[in-house]
Amino acid sequence: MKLTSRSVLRAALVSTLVTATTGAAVLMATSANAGTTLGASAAESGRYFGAAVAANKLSDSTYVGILNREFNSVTPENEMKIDATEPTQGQFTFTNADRIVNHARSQGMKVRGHTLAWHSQQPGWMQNMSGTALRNAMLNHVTQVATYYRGKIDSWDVVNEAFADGTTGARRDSNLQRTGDDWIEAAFRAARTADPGAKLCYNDYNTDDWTHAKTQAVYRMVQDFKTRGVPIDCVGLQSHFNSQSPVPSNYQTTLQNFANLGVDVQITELDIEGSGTTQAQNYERVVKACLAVTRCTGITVWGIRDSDSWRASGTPLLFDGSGNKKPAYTSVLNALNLGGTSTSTTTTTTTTTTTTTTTTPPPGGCTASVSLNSWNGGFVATVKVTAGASAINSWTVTMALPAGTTVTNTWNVQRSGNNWTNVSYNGRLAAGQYTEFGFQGTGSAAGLSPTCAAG
Ligand code: 9MR
Repeated sequence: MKLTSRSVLRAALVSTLVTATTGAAVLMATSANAGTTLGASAAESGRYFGAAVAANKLSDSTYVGILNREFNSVTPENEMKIDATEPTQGQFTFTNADRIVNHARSQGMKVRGHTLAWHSQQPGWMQNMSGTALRNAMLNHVTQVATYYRGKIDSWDVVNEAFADGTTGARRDSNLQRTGDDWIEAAFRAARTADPGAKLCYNDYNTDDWTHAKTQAVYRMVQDFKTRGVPIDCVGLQSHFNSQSPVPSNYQTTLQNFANLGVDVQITELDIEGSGTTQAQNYERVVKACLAVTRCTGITVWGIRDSDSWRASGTPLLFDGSGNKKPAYTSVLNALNLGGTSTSTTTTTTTTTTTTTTTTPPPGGCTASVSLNSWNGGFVATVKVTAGASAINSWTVTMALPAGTTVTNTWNVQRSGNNWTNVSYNGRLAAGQYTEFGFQGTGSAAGLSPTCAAG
C-alpha cells in the first residue's frame, strides 16, 4: 500500500483532532485533502475500495473505465469458485480467473480471492462426495488453487458461509460439514501452508448485527481459532442489505468486536438495495462504521453498475446502468474523505476500548500506539506500528507489561521479554505505512507505553 506524504499529514491531523475534536476543524483539515475517486480516497487512510468483477465484462469499455478509475481492489465474482476452477476432479482451469487477476495486477489493484471452500457452487463430482474422500478433495482444492495464486492474492475467503441462518448459531448442514466440525480449520491450515503471504478470511452474510445468533457463533469460532493458533487473519462481512435486512444500528460494534479478537475486518460484498437519499445515507453509515474501526481495512462492493448486480432490480450499487455516479456514490466518496454531512447514528461498542494516540512519526523512525480491549481479568491488546517519513526494514517495540500479567497468545510479532519485533512479512513499511500486531493475556494491560525503534 502506497501512502503519500499527504496521507501522513492527514493521519497526523486526524489523530490530533481526535483528542481536540471540533467539527469545524475536521472539515477544514480534510477538505483540502479530498480524494476524487473511491480507491484514492480509501487509500488516504490505508484502506482499499474494491468491486466484484466478472471476466466476461472486461471487454465492456464503460465497465472497465469505471473499474480502472475508481477501484483499487477486485474480487472475481464467480471465476475462482470451486465449479469454475476444478470442473473435473484434479483438472484445474484458471483462464477466467487469470483474466481478472492479470487485469488487476496490471492496474496495481489488490485481489481478494473468493472462495476456496463453500457448500455452494460445487462441481457435480464434489456434490456427490462425502467423508474422507470429500475432505481430501477439499484440502487438495484449497492447496492447488492457493498455490497457483501464491503471492498474487491479498486476502482469501478461505471458507464461505459455513453457519446456518436463524437463532441456533449452529453450523450449516452441508457435505463439507458432515466430514467433521474441524473442516474449517483444516481448510485454513492448508491455505496458510500453500500461500503464507495471503491474509486468510472467514466470510459470511447476516453477520452484521451483533445480537444475531449467527454473528455470535462466528465470533466464538474466530475467538476459538485465535486461542488455539488456527491461522486466521480476517473476517469478511458480506453486508448485503435491503429493507428486510437493513444496516443494523450496532454495525460498528460488530466490526469493532471482531477486530478486538486480533483479526482484520473487511466488508466484502457490500450492496444496499434502494435509491436516492435513503440509499446514500445507508451507504454512508457503512463507510463511516468501517472508517471508525482501525482494523476495518477495506470495502468491496458486489458489482460496479446496478445492471451488473446479482440483484439488479434492487438497484443496490454506486453507479446506474449507464455508468453514471448515483447519490450513493457521492455519499461514499464524501464519507471516505471525512467530509460531507453526517447522517449516521453514532454507535457504541459493548466492550471497553481505550486508545493511546501517537505523535507524527519522525523521519526514518517509527512510533507505536496501543489500543486495548479489557474485561475483568483479561485483555486483547492491538499495537499499531507506523513508519516515519522514510521507509523502514524492521522494527522493535519496547513495552513492559504490569507485574502479574501473563500473555497467552500473540500474533504478527516475535516477543522476547519486553521487546516485540516484526516477523518476516511485516517488518518492511513504506513511509507513513502502518502494521499491527496483537496479544491476548490475563491480568491487566492498563497504562502500556510502547516505544518504537526502526532498523
Ligand atoms: O454474484 C454472484 C452471482 O453471479 C452468482 O450467480 C451467485 C451464485 O452462487 O453468487 C453470487 O455471489 C455470491 C457470493 O459468491 C457469496 N455471497 C453471496 C453472493 C450473492 O449471492
